[in-house]
Amino acid sequence: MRTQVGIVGAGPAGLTLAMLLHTAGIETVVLEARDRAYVEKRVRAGLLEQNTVDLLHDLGVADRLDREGLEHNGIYLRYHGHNHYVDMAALTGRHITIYGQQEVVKDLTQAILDGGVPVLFEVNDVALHDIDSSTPRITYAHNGQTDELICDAIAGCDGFHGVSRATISEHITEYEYVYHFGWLGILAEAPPATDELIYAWHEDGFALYTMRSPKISRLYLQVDADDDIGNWSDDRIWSALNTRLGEVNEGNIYDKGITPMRSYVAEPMQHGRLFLAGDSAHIVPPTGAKGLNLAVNDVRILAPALIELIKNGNTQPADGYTSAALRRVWRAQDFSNYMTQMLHDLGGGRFERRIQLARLEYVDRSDAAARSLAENYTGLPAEPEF
Ligand code: FAS
Ligand code: PHB
Repeated sequence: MRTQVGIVGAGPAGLTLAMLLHTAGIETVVLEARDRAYVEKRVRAGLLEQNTVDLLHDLGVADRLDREGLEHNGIYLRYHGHNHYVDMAALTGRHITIYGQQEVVKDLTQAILDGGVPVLFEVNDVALHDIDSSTPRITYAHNGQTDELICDAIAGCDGFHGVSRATISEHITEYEYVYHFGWLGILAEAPPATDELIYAWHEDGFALYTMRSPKISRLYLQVDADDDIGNWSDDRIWSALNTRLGEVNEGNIYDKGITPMRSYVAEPMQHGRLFLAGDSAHIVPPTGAKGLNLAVNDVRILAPALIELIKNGNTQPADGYTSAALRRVWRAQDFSNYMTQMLHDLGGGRFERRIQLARLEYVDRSDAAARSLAENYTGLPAEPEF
Protein backbone atom coordinates (compact mmCIF):
# COMPACT_ATOMS: atom_id res chain seq x y z
CA MET A 1 0.00 0.00 0.00
CA ARG A 2 1.18 3.57 -0.72
CA THR A 3 0.22 6.76 1.04
CA GLN A 4 1.74 10.19 1.74
CA VAL A 5 1.74 10.18 5.57
CA GLY A 6 1.56 6.97 7.61
CA ILE A 7 0.19 7.70 11.10
CA VAL A 8 0.80 5.21 13.91
CA GLY A 9 -1.80 5.60 16.68
CA ALA A 10 -5.43 6.75 16.76
CA GLY A 11 -5.28 8.86 19.92
CA PRO A 12 -5.80 12.67 19.98
CA ALA A 13 -2.44 13.32 18.25
CA GLY A 14 -2.89 10.82 15.39
CA LEU A 15 -6.55 11.60 14.75
CA THR A 16 -6.12 15.39 14.83
CA LEU A 17 -3.15 15.11 12.45
CA ALA A 18 -5.14 12.89 10.08
CA MET A 19 -7.95 15.47 10.05
CA LEU A 20 -5.56 18.41 9.49
CA LEU A 21 -3.83 16.63 6.58
CA HIS A 22 -7.10 15.36 5.11
CA THR A 23 -8.43 18.93 5.14
CA ALA A 24 -5.32 19.98 3.17
CA GLY A 25 -5.77 17.18 0.62
CA ILE A 26 -2.88 15.07 1.90
CA GLU A 27 -3.43 11.30 1.90
CA THR A 28 -2.94 9.43 5.15
CA VAL A 29 -3.46 5.95 6.58
CA VAL A 30 -3.94 5.54 10.37
CA LEU A 31 -2.74 2.30 12.02
CA GLU A 32 -4.15 1.56 15.49
CA ALA A 33 -3.34 -1.43 17.71
CA ARG A 34 -6.64 -1.52 19.61
CA ASP A 35 -10.20 -1.89 18.37
CA ARG A 36 -12.44 1.11 17.77
CA ALA A 37 -14.71 0.46 20.76
CA TYR A 38 -11.71 0.38 23.10
CA VAL A 39 -10.11 3.65 21.96
CA GLU A 40 -13.51 5.40 22.01
CA LYS A 41 -14.20 4.48 25.63
CA ARG A 42 -10.69 4.74 27.13
CA VAL A 43 -10.92 7.15 30.10
CA ARG A 44 -8.15 9.78 30.17
CA ALA A 45 -8.08 13.55 30.10
CA GLY A 46 -11.08 15.80 30.23
CA LEU A 47 -9.91 19.40 30.02
CA LEU A 48 -9.47 21.29 26.76
CA GLU A 49 -7.49 24.50 26.44
CA GLN A 50 -8.95 27.35 24.37
CA ASN A 51 -6.42 26.57 21.58
CA THR A 52 -7.63 22.97 21.38
CA VAL A 53 -11.29 23.99 21.26
CA ASP A 54 -10.48 26.60 18.57
CA LEU A 55 -8.65 23.99 16.45
CA LEU A 56 -11.51 21.48 16.72
CA HIS A 57 -13.83 24.26 15.55
CA ASP A 58 -11.55 25.05 12.59
CA LEU A 59 -11.66 21.35 11.66
CA GLY A 60 -15.47 21.33 11.82
CA VAL A 61 -15.61 18.64 14.53
CA ALA A 62 -16.94 20.74 17.44
CA ASP A 63 -20.75 20.43 17.12
CA ARG A 64 -21.11 17.91 19.98
CA LEU A 65 -18.38 19.71 21.95
CA ASP A 66 -20.46 22.92 21.71
CA ARG A 67 -23.58 21.06 22.84
CA GLU A 68 -22.11 18.89 25.62
CA GLY A 69 -18.84 20.59 26.64
CA LEU A 70 -18.83 22.58 29.90
CA GLU A 71 -17.12 25.97 29.45
CA HIS A 72 -15.51 27.21 32.66
CA ASN A 73 -14.17 30.65 33.61
CA GLY A 74 -11.85 29.59 36.38
CA ILE A 75 -10.76 27.11 39.05
CA TYR A 76 -10.77 26.93 42.84
CA LEU A 77 -7.60 26.41 44.84
CA ARG A 78 -8.59 24.84 48.16
CA TYR A 79 -6.50 24.88 51.37
CA HIS A 80 -7.28 25.07 55.07
CA GLY A 81 -10.89 24.13 54.25
CA HIS A 82 -11.55 27.16 52.03
CA ASN A 83 -11.93 27.50 48.24
CA HIS A 84 -10.08 30.44 46.66
CA TYR A 85 -11.30 31.34 43.16
CA VAL A 86 -8.92 32.10 40.30
CA ASP A 87 -11.04 33.93 37.70
CA MET A 88 -9.02 33.05 34.63
CA ALA A 89 -11.52 34.56 32.18
CA ALA A 90 -11.24 37.91 33.95
CA LEU A 91 -7.44 37.63 34.17
CA THR A 92 -6.78 36.45 30.59
CA GLY A 93 -10.02 36.62 28.56
CA ARG A 94 -9.61 32.89 27.92
CA HIS A 95 -11.61 29.83 29.00
CA ILE A 96 -11.21 26.10 29.44
CA THR A 97 -13.75 23.45 28.46
CA ILE A 98 -14.53 20.17 30.19
CA TYR A 99 -15.16 17.49 27.54
CA GLY A 100 -13.91 13.90 27.91
CA GLN A 101 -10.91 12.84 25.80
CA GLN A 102 -12.85 9.80 24.61
CA GLU A 103 -15.54 12.16 23.26
CA VAL A 104 -12.87 14.05 21.28
CA VAL A 105 -11.59 10.71 19.98
CA LYS A 106 -15.13 9.63 19.00
CA ASP A 107 -15.80 12.91 17.13
CA LEU A 108 -12.47 12.84 15.27
CA THR A 109 -12.71 9.14 14.39
CA GLN A 110 -16.18 9.63 12.90
CA ALA A 111 -15.07 12.73 10.98
CA ILE A 112 -12.03 11.11 9.36
CA LEU A 113 -13.94 7.92 8.50
CA ASP A 114 -16.68 10.07 6.95
CA GLY A 115 -13.88 11.76 4.99
CA GLY A 116 -12.78 8.39 3.59
CA VAL A 117 -9.47 8.29 5.49
CA PRO A 118 -8.44 4.63 6.04
CA VAL A 119 -8.12 3.73 9.73
CA LEU A 120 -6.90 0.17 10.32
CA PHE A 121 -7.84 -0.93 13.84
CA GLU A 122 -6.37 -3.98 15.58
CA VAL A 123 -3.04 -3.93 13.73
CA ASN A 124 -0.13 -5.87 15.20
CA ASP A 125 3.63 -6.10 14.84
CA VAL A 126 4.01 -2.54 13.62
CA ALA A 127 7.63 -1.85 12.63
CA LEU A 128 9.20 1.19 10.96
CA HIS A 129 11.87 0.96 8.23
CA ASP A 130 14.07 3.22 5.99
CA ILE A 131 13.16 6.34 7.98
CA ASP A 132 16.42 7.95 6.79
CA SER A 133 15.15 7.67 3.19
CA SER A 134 12.49 9.75 1.39
CA THR A 135 10.23 6.67 1.23
CA PRO A 136 9.99 5.28 4.79
CA ARG A 137 7.94 2.07 5.23
CA ILE A 138 5.69 0.61 7.92
CA THR A 139 5.20 -3.15 8.09
CA TYR A 140 2.33 -4.58 10.14
CA ALA A 141 -0.13 -7.44 10.45
CA HIS A 142 -3.86 -6.89 9.98
CA ASN A 143 -6.65 -9.45 9.77
CA GLY A 144 -4.02 -12.19 9.81
CA GLN A 145 -2.22 -10.69 6.79
CA THR A 146 1.19 -9.01 6.88
CA ASP A 147 1.33 -5.82 4.84
CA GLU A 148 3.55 -2.83 4.09
CA LEU A 149 2.74 0.87 3.85
CA ILE A 150 5.16 2.99 1.80
CA CYS A 151 5.04 6.68 2.79
CA ASP A 152 6.66 10.07 2.23
CA ALA A 153 6.71 10.57 5.99
CA ILE A 154 5.67 8.74 9.18
CA ALA A 155 4.03 10.33 12.23
CA GLY A 156 4.67 8.42 15.46
CA CYS A 157 1.53 9.18 17.48
CA ASP A 158 1.54 5.88 19.37
CA GLY A 159 1.85 7.14 22.93
CA PHE A 160 4.51 6.54 25.55
CA HIS A 161 4.63 2.78 25.12
CA GLY A 162 4.49 2.74 21.30
CA VAL A 163 7.16 1.57 18.79
CA SER A 164 7.97 4.91 17.16
CA ARG A 165 10.25 6.48 19.79
CA ALA A 166 11.92 3.12 20.38
CA THR A 167 12.78 3.04 16.66
CA ILE A 168 14.99 6.14 17.02
CA SER A 169 16.12 5.67 20.64
CA GLU A 170 19.84 5.93 19.74
CA HIS A 171 19.25 9.43 18.34
CA ILE A 172 17.31 10.68 21.39
CA THR A 173 18.26 12.44 24.63
CA GLU A 174 15.77 11.80 27.43
CA TYR A 175 14.79 14.20 30.20
CA GLU A 176 12.78 12.55 33.00
CA TYR A 177 11.46 13.12 36.50
CA VAL A 178 9.40 10.40 38.18
CA TYR A 179 7.13 11.32 41.12
CA HIS A 180 6.82 8.84 44.01
CA PHE A 181 3.03 9.22 44.00
CA GLY A 182 0.16 8.72 41.56
CA TRP A 183 -3.48 9.65 41.07
CA LEU A 184 -6.37 7.38 41.96
CA GLY A 185 -9.10 8.52 39.57
CA ILE A 186 -12.81 7.65 39.69
CA LEU A 187 -15.89 8.26 37.55
CA ALA A 188 -19.12 8.35 39.55
CA GLU A 189 -22.81 8.74 38.77
CA ALA A 190 -23.14 11.78 41.01
CA PRO A 191 -23.89 15.43 40.13
CA PRO A 192 -20.74 17.48 40.88
CA ALA A 193 -21.05 19.50 44.11
CA THR A 194 -19.01 22.28 42.50
CA ASP A 195 -19.61 24.44 39.42
CA GLU A 196 -15.90 24.51 38.46
CA LEU A 197 -12.79 22.47 39.24
CA ILE A 198 -11.36 22.34 42.77
CA TYR A 199 -7.61 21.67 43.22
CA ALA A 200 -7.14 20.83 46.90
CA TRP A 201 -4.00 21.08 49.05
CA HIS A 202 -4.54 18.94 52.18
CA GLU A 203 -2.37 17.53 54.98
CA ASP A 204 -3.35 14.03 53.76
CA GLY A 205 -2.37 14.80 50.17
CA PHE A 206 -3.81 16.30 46.97
CA ALA A 207 -7.33 15.90 45.60
CA LEU A 208 -9.11 17.18 42.48
CA TYR A 209 -12.84 17.65 41.92
CA THR A 210 -13.65 17.64 38.20
CA MET A 211 -16.54 16.34 36.11
CA ARG A 212 -17.73 15.01 32.77
CA SER A 213 -21.33 16.26 32.80
CA PRO A 214 -23.98 17.65 35.21
CA LYS A 215 -24.60 13.99 36.19
CA ILE A 216 -21.08 12.54 36.14
CA SER A 217 -18.31 13.48 38.57
CA ARG A 218 -14.60 12.80 38.01
CA LEU A 219 -12.45 12.87 41.13
CA TYR A 220 -8.79 12.22 41.85
CA LEU A 221 -6.80 11.44 45.01
CA GLN A 222 -3.04 11.50 45.57
CA VAL A 223 -1.94 7.95 46.49
CA ASP A 224 1.43 6.20 46.68
CA ALA A 225 2.75 5.29 43.22
CA ASP A 226 2.98 1.60 44.12
CA ASP A 227 -0.44 1.49 45.84
CA ASP A 228 -2.94 -1.10 44.56
CA ILE A 229 -6.50 -0.15 43.59
CA GLY A 230 -7.61 -3.25 45.50
CA ASN A 231 -6.68 -1.43 48.71
CA TRP A 232 -9.28 1.25 47.99
CA SER A 233 -12.88 0.29 48.73
CA ASP A 234 -15.50 2.76 47.53
CA ASP A 235 -16.14 3.78 51.16
CA ARG A 236 -12.46 4.49 51.75
CA ILE A 237 -12.32 6.55 48.54
CA TRP A 238 -15.37 8.67 49.46
CA SER A 239 -14.07 9.17 53.00
CA ALA A 240 -10.71 10.46 51.73
CA LEU A 241 -12.40 12.71 49.14
CA ASN A 242 -14.76 14.19 51.73
CA THR A 243 -11.82 14.88 54.04
CA ARG A 244 -9.70 16.60 51.39
CA LEU A 245 -12.43 18.35 49.34
CA GLY A 246 -15.09 19.13 51.95
CA GLU A 247 -18.60 18.66 50.47
CA VAL A 248 -18.64 15.82 47.85
CA ASN A 249 -21.75 14.27 46.25
CA GLU A 250 -21.40 10.49 46.36
CA GLY A 251 -22.80 7.99 43.83
CA ASN A 252 -22.09 4.72 42.06
CA ILE A 253 -18.38 4.52 41.15
CA TYR A 254 -18.31 2.83 37.74
CA ASP A 255 -14.65 3.34 36.85
CA LYS A 256 -11.52 3.60 39.05
CA GLY A 257 -7.78 3.26 38.47
CA ILE A 258 -4.38 4.51 39.58
CA THR A 259 -2.16 6.45 37.12
CA PRO A 260 1.56 6.89 37.83
CA MET A 261 3.00 10.37 37.41
CA ARG A 262 6.11 11.39 35.53
CA SER A 263 7.58 14.27 33.57
CA TYR A 264 9.36 13.15 30.40
CA VAL A 265 10.71 14.73 27.21
CA ALA A 266 12.49 13.06 24.28
CA GLU A 267 14.69 15.31 22.12
CA PRO A 268 14.71 15.60 19.15
CA MET A 269 11.09 14.75 18.33
CA GLN A 270 12.11 13.57 14.87
CA HIS A 271 14.70 11.64 12.88
CA GLY A 272 14.78 11.44 9.09
CA ARG A 273 11.18 11.14 7.90
CA LEU A 274 9.81 10.01 11.31
CA PHE A 275 8.12 12.69 13.43
CA LEU A 276 6.96 12.05 17.02
CA ALA A 277 3.89 13.83 18.40
CA GLY A 278 2.07 13.67 21.73
CA ASP A 279 2.84 11.16 24.48
CA SER A 280 5.31 9.33 22.22
CA ALA A 281 7.63 12.34 22.74
CA HIS A 282 6.62 13.80 26.10
CA ILE A 283 4.61 13.09 29.27
CA VAL A 284 3.40 15.64 31.82
CA PRO A 285 1.83 14.99 35.23
CA PRO A 286 -1.95 15.65 34.84
CA THR A 287 -2.02 18.41 37.48
CA GLY A 288 -1.72 21.05 34.75
CA ALA A 289 -4.19 19.28 32.42
CA LYS A 290 -1.70 19.60 29.52
CA GLY A 291 -1.31 16.05 28.14
CA LEU A 292 -4.08 16.06 25.54
CA ASN A 293 -3.56 19.74 24.74
CA LEU A 294 0.16 19.28 24.06
CA ALA A 295 -0.61 16.37 21.72
CA VAL A 296 -2.94 18.61 19.72
CA ASN A 297 -0.43 21.47 19.77
CA ASP A 298 2.33 19.23 18.36
CA VAL A 299 0.26 18.26 15.31
CA ARG A 300 -0.96 21.84 14.86
CA ILE A 301 2.75 22.56 14.21
CA LEU A 302 3.59 19.31 12.38
CA ALA A 303 0.74 19.38 9.84
CA PRO A 304 1.77 22.55 7.93
CA ALA A 305 5.39 21.33 7.97
CA LEU A 306 4.40 18.00 6.36
CA ILE A 307 2.15 19.77 3.85
CA GLU A 308 5.11 22.01 2.80
CA LEU A 309 7.39 18.95 2.57
CA ILE A 310 4.99 16.85 0.50
CA LYS A 311 3.40 19.51 -1.72
CA ASN A 312 6.47 21.72 -2.32
CA GLY A 313 9.44 19.55 -1.35
CA ASN A 314 10.41 22.30 1.11
CA THR A 315 12.11 20.59 4.09
CA GLN A 316 12.79 23.75 6.13
CA PRO A 317 9.57 23.76 8.21
CA ALA A 318 9.90 20.01 8.85
CA ASP A 319 13.53 20.48 9.93
CA GLY A 320 12.31 23.12 12.42
CA TYR A 321 9.47 20.99 13.86
CA THR A 322 11.27 19.92 17.05
CA SER A 323 12.45 23.38 18.09
CA ALA A 324 9.01 24.86 17.40
CA ALA A 325 7.13 22.16 19.32
CA LEU A 326 9.57 22.05 22.26
CA ARG A 327 8.92 25.71 23.11
CA ARG A 328 5.39 24.80 24.27
CA VAL A 329 6.40 21.37 25.57
CA TRP A 330 8.86 22.86 28.08
CA ARG A 331 6.41 25.63 28.99
CA ALA A 332 3.86 22.92 29.83
CA GLN A 333 6.50 20.85 31.65
CA ASP A 334 7.37 23.81 33.86
CA PHE A 335 3.71 24.66 34.59
CA SER A 336 2.70 21.04 35.25
CA ASN A 337 5.66 20.62 37.60
CA TYR A 338 4.80 23.92 39.36
CA MET A 339 1.18 22.82 39.97
CA THR A 340 2.30 19.35 41.09
CA GLN A 341 4.99 20.69 43.43
CA MET A 342 2.60 23.26 44.93
CA LEU A 343 -0.36 20.94 45.59
CA HIS A 344 0.94 17.45 46.45
CA ASP A 345 2.44 16.00 49.61
CA LEU A 346 6.02 15.58 48.35
CA GLY A 347 7.12 13.92 51.59
CA GLY A 348 9.61 16.70 52.27
CA GLY A 349 8.36 17.70 55.71
CA ARG A 350 6.70 20.71 57.35
CA PHE A 351 8.98 23.47 55.96
CA GLU A 352 8.11 22.37 52.43
CA ARG A 353 4.39 22.23 53.29
CA ARG A 354 4.50 25.82 54.56
CA ILE A 355 6.25 26.95 51.39
CA GLN A 356 3.43 25.37 49.38
CA LEU A 357 0.83 27.27 51.43
CA ALA A 358 2.81 30.49 50.95
CA ARG A 359 2.68 29.92 47.17
CA LEU A 360 -1.08 29.29 47.28
CA GLU A 361 -1.67 32.39 49.40
CA TYR A 362 0.45 34.43 46.95
CA VAL A 363 -1.79 33.33 44.04
CA ASP A 364 -4.78 34.40 46.14
CA ARG A 365 -3.35 37.85 46.97
CA SER A 366 -1.42 38.77 43.82
CA ASP A 367 -3.02 39.46 40.44
CA ALA A 368 0.39 38.95 38.84
CA ALA A 369 0.73 35.44 40.31
CA ALA A 370 -2.89 34.58 39.52
CA ARG A 371 -2.54 35.86 35.93
CA SER A 372 0.61 33.79 35.41
CA LEU A 373 -1.21 30.66 36.58
CA ALA A 374 -4.26 31.54 34.47
CA GLU A 375 -2.19 32.20 31.32
CA ASN A 376 -0.49 28.83 31.58
CA TYR A 377 -3.62 26.93 32.58
CA THR A 378 -5.83 28.24 29.76
CA GLY A 379 -2.87 27.85 27.37
CA LEU A 380 -0.78 30.65 25.88
CA PRO A 381 -2.27 31.80 22.57
CA ALA A 382 -1.13 29.64 19.64
CA GLU A 383 1.54 31.58 17.75
CA PRO A 384 2.54 30.88 14.11
CA GLU A 385 5.57 28.64 14.48
CA PHE A 386 7.24 29.31 11.12
P1 FAS B 1 -2.48 8.22 23.20
O1 FAS B 1 -1.76 7.35 24.18
O2 FAS B 1 -3.77 8.81 23.61
O3 FAS B 1 -2.74 7.43 21.83
C1 FAS B 1 -1.76 6.57 21.28
C2 FAS B 1 -2.48 5.50 20.47
O4 FAS B 1 -1.50 4.68 19.84
C3 FAS B 1 -3.34 4.59 21.35
O5 FAS B 1 -4.64 4.51 20.80
C4 FAS B 1 -2.61 3.24 21.30
O6 FAS B 1 -3.51 2.15 21.35
C5 FAS B 1 -1.91 3.33 19.94
N1 FAS B 1 -0.70 2.50 19.84
C6 FAS B 1 0.23 2.29 20.81
N2 FAS B 1 1.20 1.48 20.34
C7 FAS B 1 0.85 1.17 19.05
C8 FAS B 1 1.45 0.36 18.03
N3 FAS B 1 2.59 -0.30 18.25
N4 FAS B 1 0.82 0.25 16.84
C9 FAS B 1 -0.35 0.92 16.61
N5 FAS B 1 -0.97 1.71 17.53
C10 FAS B 1 -0.36 1.82 18.73
N6 FAS B 1 -4.11 14.05 30.69
C11 FAS B 1 -4.83 14.99 31.33
O7 FAS B 1 -4.68 16.16 31.00
N7 FAS B 1 -5.72 14.65 32.31
C12 FAS B 1 -5.91 13.35 32.72
O8 FAS B 1 -6.68 13.07 33.61
C13 FAS B 1 -5.16 12.36 32.10
N8 FAS B 1 -5.32 11.09 32.47
C14 FAS B 1 -4.54 10.17 31.87
C15 FAS B 1 -4.65 8.84 32.28
C16 FAS B 1 -3.85 7.88 31.69
C17 FAS B 1 -3.96 6.44 32.15
C18 FAS B 1 -2.92 8.25 30.66
C19 FAS B 1 -2.01 7.21 30.06
C20 FAS B 1 -2.82 9.55 30.25
C21 FAS B 1 -3.62 10.52 30.85
N9 FAS B 1 -3.53 11.83 30.49
C22 FAS B 1 -4.26 12.77 31.08
C23 FAS B 1 -2.65 12.23 29.42
C24 FAS B 1 -3.38 11.90 28.10
O9 FAS B 1 -4.40 12.72 27.94
C25 FAS B 1 -2.36 11.95 26.97
O10 FAS B 1 -1.60 13.11 27.03
C26 FAS B 1 -3.00 11.83 25.61
O11 FAS B 1 -3.72 10.64 25.56
C27 FAS B 1 -1.90 11.86 24.54
O12 FAS B 1 -2.47 11.60 23.30
P2 FAS B 1 -1.62 10.79 22.19
O13 FAS B 1 -0.25 11.33 22.10
O14 FAS B 1 -2.50 10.75 20.99
O15 FAS B 1 -1.42 9.33 22.81
C1 PHB C 1 -10.06 15.75 34.19
O1 PHB C 1 -11.17 16.32 34.08
O2 PHB C 1 -9.90 14.54 33.98
C2 PHB C 1 -8.88 16.56 34.62
C3 PHB C 1 -9.02 17.91 34.77
C4 PHB C 1 -7.93 18.65 35.19
C5 PHB C 1 -6.73 18.04 35.44
C6 PHB C 1 -6.59 16.68 35.27
C7 PHB C 1 -7.69 15.93 34.86
O3 PHB C 1 -5.69 18.78 35.87
